Amino acid sequence: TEPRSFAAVDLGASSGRVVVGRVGGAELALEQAHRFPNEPVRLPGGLHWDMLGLYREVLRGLRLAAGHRPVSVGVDSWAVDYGLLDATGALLGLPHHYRDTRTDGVAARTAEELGSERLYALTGMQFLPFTTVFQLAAARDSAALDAAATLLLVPDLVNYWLTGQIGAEVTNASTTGMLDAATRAWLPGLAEAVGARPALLPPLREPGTTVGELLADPARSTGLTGTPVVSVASHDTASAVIGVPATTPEFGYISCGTWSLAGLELDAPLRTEGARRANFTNELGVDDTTRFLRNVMGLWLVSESMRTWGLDAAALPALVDRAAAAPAFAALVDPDDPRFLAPGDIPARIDAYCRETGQTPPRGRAAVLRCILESLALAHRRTLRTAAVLTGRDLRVVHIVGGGARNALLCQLTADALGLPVLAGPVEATAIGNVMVQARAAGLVGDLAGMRALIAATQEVRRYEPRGAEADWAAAAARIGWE
Ligand code: LFR
Repeated sequence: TEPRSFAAVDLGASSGRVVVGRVGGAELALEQAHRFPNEPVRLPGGLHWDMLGLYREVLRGLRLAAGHRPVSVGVDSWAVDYGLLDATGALLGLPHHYRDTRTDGVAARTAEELGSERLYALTGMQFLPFTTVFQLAAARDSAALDAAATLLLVPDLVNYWLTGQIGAEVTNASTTGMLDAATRAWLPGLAEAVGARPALLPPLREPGTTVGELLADPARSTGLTGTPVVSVASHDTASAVIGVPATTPEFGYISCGTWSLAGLELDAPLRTEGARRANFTNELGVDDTTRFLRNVMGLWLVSESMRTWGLDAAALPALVDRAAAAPAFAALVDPDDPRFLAPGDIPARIDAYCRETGQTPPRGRAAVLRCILESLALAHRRTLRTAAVLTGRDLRVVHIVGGGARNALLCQLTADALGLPVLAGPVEATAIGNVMVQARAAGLVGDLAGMRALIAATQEVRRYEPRGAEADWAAAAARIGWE
């Protein structure tokens, strides 16, 4: 088949990109058309996304991609956050950032009121304080919520601005805490329970369906008149999991960027008491798959430390080299400790954590980074081993996709901690997953296994063998009370 091009818009918490994927026959090639920083803005009303700035960069990126004559456009982003529209389609206020603290306390209280067991039985979602349903609880009785006609998650909002069409893509909708994990349908009663009108929830759409054609304005500014927007797996993690180049069913994955989303792909949700207690989520994937995973705090700890130190990302590789030479297991933290969630001085919080737990705090940047990467590797071990036990699965290999696949020390430490080979790459798994669903809608690729075989055959993947230090890692896990 003659290769054709597709434009993937992928908005991440720290940067966004527009990527052109060429797909056809044995070919899958990616080219970045545009990349831009995503810098949240703090206002008196809290921490917000610069939604208009992001949209402007999306348009700019699509204009740069237009020369490739893409067959279609697909949009994905981080999950849970939303904008509210009034009945005329006007945006009511700026979407909050999920790291805003307005859900502090509200989330736990709401979960308790609604019943954690009951919530888990319905939605299969891990408890995260920023889940949409808890954000709505925090916004209860606000003017915006009272005036709202529609709630749109971030990619759905971008799709609305591009096409004028309203809808909720189902993989991302599964992160709202208001979707039934088994039937893939809204649970209007849960919206109502936090004071939000169920009518706010738009009709659901599955990945692979057409959203609509570009409206006159975005069509003119991008040069993409007549180009359709296709609904992809709009939760970035769902697209990343499609982009995992697995060649065996016995794989675990870590979509490693701002977060480490570590888990397994299942045929159906698993909502056992053990899964609930271990705080595993059942987010939806394409083709009726379930992403059984847990959010590990991820490279946020690194990027926020770099910001505190006044270093930009270009300084990271040299610092990682120094961290690789720093003493092993000197200090360890639980990366999921809630104190690390909000923006701020992460090194100072690590220092405090170590003092509170009777450890000598790491001194110097290389030692702090070593502490973060070892702690993340340990969290990867705990999460994937727990997932294997809860599902009764055997893991033979772990795939790391996303920006973290570039961090050789983290990949090696993860292989060591798990005692399993790690296959690292592709870095742009999310954009690839986005492109794949569009290519399938155009009839160019087959099922999930076929997509993954194409990715494995065309994308660069690095292999890290475990160095056999199980006793050290078991001792480290015991030190922070995990085994
Ligand atoms: C990763 C991600 C996670 C989600 C978090 C917040 O980018 O989408 O899956 O839990 O961001 O939306």
